[in-house]
Amino acid sequence: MSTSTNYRFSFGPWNISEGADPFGPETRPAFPHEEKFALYRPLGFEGVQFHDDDVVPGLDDLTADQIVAKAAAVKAMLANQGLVPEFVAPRLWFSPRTVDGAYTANSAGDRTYAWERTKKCIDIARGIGCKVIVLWLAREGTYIREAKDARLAYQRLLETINAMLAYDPEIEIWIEPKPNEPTDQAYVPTIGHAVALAYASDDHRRVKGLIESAHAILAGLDPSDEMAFALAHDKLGSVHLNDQNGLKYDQDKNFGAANLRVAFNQVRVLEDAGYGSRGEFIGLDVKAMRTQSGCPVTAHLTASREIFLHLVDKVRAIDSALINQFRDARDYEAMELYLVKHLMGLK
Ligand code: GLO
Ligand code: MG
Repeated sequence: MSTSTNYRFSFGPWNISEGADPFGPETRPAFPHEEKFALYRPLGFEGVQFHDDDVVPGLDDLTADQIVAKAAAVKAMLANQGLVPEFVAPRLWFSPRTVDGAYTANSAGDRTYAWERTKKCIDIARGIGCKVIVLWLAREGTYIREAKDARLAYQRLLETINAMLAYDPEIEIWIEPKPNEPTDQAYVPTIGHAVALAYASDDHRRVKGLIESAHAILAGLDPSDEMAFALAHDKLGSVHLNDQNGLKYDQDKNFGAANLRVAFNQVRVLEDAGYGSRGEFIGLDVKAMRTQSGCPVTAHLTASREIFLHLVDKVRAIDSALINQFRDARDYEAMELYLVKHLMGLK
C-alpha cells in the first residue's frame, strides 16, 4: 500500500561533471569541488554521497592526523550547509596499485594497499559522522576468466567484508552490484550475489546493498524486482536511480528517461515497502549529457528528482481496488491497459 513518505534525495559530487568520455576531453569547465556542496539544498537535495577522496583529496599521501583534520573540517562544512553524509566509498579503481583489482588482486602488495585504503575510508566516514561504507567493486573481476581464481576471489571479498565489520563495530557496508564495466565480468554482478555475501558474513545485519537501476538493466534484470528482493530481506540500504537504454555502455541517463514504466515500477516497489520511512535516501547517479553546456550543469539532477516525484504521484493515484479486481480475475491484459493509460494521463 502507498505510504506518504516525504522522500529525501542525495547524489555524489561526481554527478556534476565536465563532460569527458573515453573518446574525448572535457566539454565544460570544471566547477570547483568545494563549491558543489552549496548547490545541494537549493537543488532540493540534502544527502551527500562521497568517495573517500571527495572528503580528503590526495589521502594516499597524507598522515593519519592530516586525514582526521580534513575530515573534521568537512563535517563542519556539512553541518553549516544543513547536509547529511549518506555514505563514503573507497575509490579503489583509480590507483596504479589497483589496476588488476583491489581485494581480489593477484598481487599481495596491491591487496595490502586496498586494505590500508579501506581502513582510511572507514576512519574518514567516522570523521564526518557517517556510518556507511559503499563498496562499488569496480575492478573486482576479470577481462579474461583465467586471469584470477574466481573461487579464491569470492573468499577474499568475504574476508574483506568481515575484516571491515571487525575494524569498526558500528559501520554498515552496502555493496553496489554491477555486472561489467570497467571489467568484462564483475564478481558481484547482482543484488543476489551481494545478499549472499551479507548472509555469509560475520554480521549480516550490517551488510546490505545499494541498487543502481542501470546496473540491474545491464545484468538483463528488472531493477524493481532487484529492489523487491533486497527489500524482502531488509537489505536495501540505498538506491542509485537512473536509466539505461539497453545493453550498452553504462549510461546513467536521467531517471525514467529511457523507460518510464520500468521507472514507475521502481517507485511503486519502493513506495509499497515504505522505503524512505526510516530515513533512507533516494540517491541519484545520473550523468549530464556531454553536449550540455554551462557550469555547473545540474539540470539532469533536478529533472530526475522531478520525474521521481511525478511518478510518486502516479503510484499514489493507482486505483488499487481495480488492480485487485484485475488480479482476482487474472485479467492482466486489462490491468496493463489500465496502467499504461494511467501513465499516459488517460482515463
Ligand atoms: C559506476 C558506479 C559509481 C558508484 C560510485 C559510488 O558505475 O555507479 O558511480 O556508484 O562510485 O561508489
Ligand atoms: Mg552508482
